[in-house]
Amino acid sequence: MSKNRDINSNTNSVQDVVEQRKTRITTIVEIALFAALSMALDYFIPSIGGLKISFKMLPVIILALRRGLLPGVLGGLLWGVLQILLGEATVLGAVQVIVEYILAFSAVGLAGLFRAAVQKTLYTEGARSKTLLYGSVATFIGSLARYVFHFIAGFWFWSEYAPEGMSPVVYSIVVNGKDFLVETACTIVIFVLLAPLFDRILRVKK
Ligand code: 218
Repeated sequence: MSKNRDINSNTNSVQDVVEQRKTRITTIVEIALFAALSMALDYFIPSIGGLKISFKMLPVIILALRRGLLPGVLGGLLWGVLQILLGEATVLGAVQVIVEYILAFSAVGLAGLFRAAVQKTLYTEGARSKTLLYGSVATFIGSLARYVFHFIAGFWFWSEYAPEGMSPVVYSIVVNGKDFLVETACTIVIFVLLAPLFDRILRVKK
């Protein structure tokens, strides 16, 4: 009897290890896939009245809501590195690039802090409004974390672009604050529009 139980628990643990490895490989593939998707969306950003209609952060946010904080941060990091390598980064210097592409885009992955909350709503009947709420909060936090770095870079590196007499800090708040609000709003709108697909794109097979 105890021998049987040992065999069973051994078999289970081997299965667990295989499952963990599968999940790990799938997560690595997803990191690459979602970072590439964010990168691709960056090329399709229409401008309406000088406002960029961008929801390029959404793939990395979805990755973070599927897989959590570390994969989200790694996806954001990979996206930042891709922008640098593919010549899509605005370069004023090495430190500025690190702040605005390595740190800022990694920070989008902080949306992963809400993974557990969002995943729970996906398995709860009638909790769709909560999925929308937690997902939107996650988007807000990931985007805010990213823009904190753009704001810092704004007065540190971009001050010479400020209009005469305007303090660099105010200039950075105005420029980055506007971009933050528009981009966050666009991302949340597209997230909400994807609601009918949540079970397919957010739910992770257990
Ligand atoms: C005041 C000011 N101007 C420009 C920038 C640069 N900036 C702002 C937002 C986002 C990005 C990354 C590309 O999406 C960059 C490079 C700034 N930080 N501050």
